[in-house]
Amino acid sequence: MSPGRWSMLSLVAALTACDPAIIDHAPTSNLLDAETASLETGLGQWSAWYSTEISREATAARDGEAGLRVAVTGPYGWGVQLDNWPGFAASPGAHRVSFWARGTPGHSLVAQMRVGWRDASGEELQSEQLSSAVLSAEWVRTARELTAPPGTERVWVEVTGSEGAPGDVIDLDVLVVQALR
Ligand SMILES: [Ca+2]
Repeated sequence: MSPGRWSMLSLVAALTACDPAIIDHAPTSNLLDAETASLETGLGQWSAWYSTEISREATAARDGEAGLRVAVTGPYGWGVQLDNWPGFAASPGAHRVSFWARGTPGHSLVAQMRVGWRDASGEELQSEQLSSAVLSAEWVRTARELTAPPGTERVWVEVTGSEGAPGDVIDLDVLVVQALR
């Protein structure tokens, strides 16, 4: 086995073995910028997309001082997305994508993160989706390993739900798109 191959395997092993909270704190490995990932100093690149009002709230923090509060303002689903089209810089290869969420209990709310891999012109090459468990008052982490296809130069992220009604609230924090290499 070549030294390079061994280093990569060691890194993957280390990341796999680490506590998730430790992984999520690694600032240089997240393709999302620090504000967008953690909400610690502002809303980052998050914007209300449909049937939502968003805010940065101390009471929405899973980690640190603040998180993203999504207040649902209409029926038939909700969505937030980035406002930095075509997204954050990215490269082809293996990634681990994860986020923490909670929501109004008993309302069958699910948070779905759609990750779109785009080329240099912003055209989407491929997209994949992670769905949380049904949300409750307890924070739940959703994570998946995804592979960005050849030609990827940008990553785009949306978080949506197909259920929801005015008054429902979803909190999101520690949103990570991490290159595994
Ligand atoms: Ca936070």
